[in-house]
Amino acid sequence: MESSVEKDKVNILGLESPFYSPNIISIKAGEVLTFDNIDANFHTVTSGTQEYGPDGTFDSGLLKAGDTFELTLDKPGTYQYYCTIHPNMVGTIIVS
Ligand SMILES: [Cu+2]
Repeated sequence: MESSVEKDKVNILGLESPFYSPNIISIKAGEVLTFDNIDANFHTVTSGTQEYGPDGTFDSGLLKAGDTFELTLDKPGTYQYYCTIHPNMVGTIIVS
């Protein structure tokens, strides 16, 4: 049976809410999640929070316009991430 299901993807929209779309995404452990920077500005996808900083779980580094970042998380849990350049940009990944 053919599947038309797209791989999980988050679009990086930029400085205005929801910043990352969808802002909260649920995926399964081991699935590939792709972040696509569709904004004209540089952004990052960095695990952690603006309050406590990067937690070291993942970090895209600088993504310029059109860049993508593929992420696979093997452990179930809730992961918060943000943009280190624009710390008000935040998003959440829920892995089951
Ligand atoms: Cu940014």
